[in-house]
Amino acid sequence: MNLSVEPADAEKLRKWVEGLSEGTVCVAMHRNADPDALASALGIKEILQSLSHKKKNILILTSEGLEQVSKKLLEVLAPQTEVINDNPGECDATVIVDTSTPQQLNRLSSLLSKPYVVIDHHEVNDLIEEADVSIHRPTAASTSELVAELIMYLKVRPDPRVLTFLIAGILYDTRILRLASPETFAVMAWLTENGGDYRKAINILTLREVSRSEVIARLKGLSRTGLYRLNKEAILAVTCIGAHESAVLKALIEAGADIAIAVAKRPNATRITIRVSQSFLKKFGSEPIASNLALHFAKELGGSGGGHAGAAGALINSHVSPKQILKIIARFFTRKGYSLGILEEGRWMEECE
Ligand SMILES: [Mn+2]
Repeated sequence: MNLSVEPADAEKLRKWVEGLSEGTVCVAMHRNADPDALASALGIKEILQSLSHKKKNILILTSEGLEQVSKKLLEVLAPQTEVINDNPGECDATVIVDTSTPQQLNRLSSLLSKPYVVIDHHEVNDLIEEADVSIHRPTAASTSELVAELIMYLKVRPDPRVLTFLIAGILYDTRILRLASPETFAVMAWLTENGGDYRKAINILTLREVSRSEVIARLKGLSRTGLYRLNKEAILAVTCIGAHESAVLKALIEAGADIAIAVAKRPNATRITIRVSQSFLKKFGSEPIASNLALHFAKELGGSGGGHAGAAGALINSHVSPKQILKIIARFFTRKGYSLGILEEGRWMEECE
C-alpha cells in the first residue's frame, strides 16, 4: 500500500537531523495543543533522540497550554514529559508539527527565524515555503499518521506508550476513525502490532469523567420522573430537578422518552428545560417543537423562552405549580391533535410544589 509519506521524506528528515550541530532542538505545536499535535510532538521527539548521535537537548513547546483531553493523555501515557508553554529562547532549530500558520504558533512564531522543519496535514500551510524540510500532506487525516509513518521508515523503536499516544492522535483527528482513509488503517495496524494499545487510547479519549453532583442529579431526576402518554404513540417524561438538567434530560431521551421536560424551582422563578427526540421531531416537519413549547410557557406564565427544535428552555418570573405546568403542556399538545394521558405520575409534582 502507498502511504502518505515516502521513504525519501524520511531520508530528508534524517539528513536534516544529522546535519544539526550540538545544541537544543525544539518541537513546536500549535497553541492550545490538541491530541494530534501532542502525539506528533512526542513521536518526533523519539525520532530526534534516535537520530541524534550527539546528545541533544530536546524541548516540546506550545503556547496557551494544552487542550483538556491532551492533558489527560499526557497524565496517563507520559507523565514525565515536560511541555513548555512559551519560547524558552534556546532553540537552535525546530520541528513544527500540526501547525499551518504563524498565528497558530502564537508566541512561538519567533522560532521561524531559525532553521525549521514542518510536518503537517492542514489544507493550506503558510510555513512550508521557508522550511528546510517540509512533509505536508493535506490528504492525511492526521499529523500523527505522518509521524507514525516516519517512525516506521526510520526504524525508530519508540516507547510503546508513544505508539499508544499516536493512536490517540489519529483517533482524535479522524473523529474515532469516521474520517479514516485506507492509509489510516494501515498505519493503525502497524502501531498496534508494534506495541501501541488501541483500547487504552480509545478509553482515555472517550471516557468522560462525570462529577458526583451530576451523578446525583441524574439519579434524583430519573427517580422522580412522571410518565405521560401523548396519544398512543409518544411518551412524555417530566421531572423536577434544580441542577444538571441537560444531563438528566439526555438520560431520559436516551432511555426512550420522546419529549423530556425538567422543572427547576428558583427563588421567585421557575426554569423549564425541554428536549425532544429526533424521531418525535420528524412528526412535526419544520416546526421547532421545543422552542415553540418554551415560548408557549413564557407567553402563558410570563417570562422568556426560546431555543431550537430539539432543545429549548423558558424562565418564568414566578413560582408555578406543577399542576399548572402539566395543564399548559396538555393544552399545547391538544392543539396539535394529541391527548395527554397518565402512565405513572412519579414524585416530580411533590418535589416541585
Ligand atoms: Mn491535526
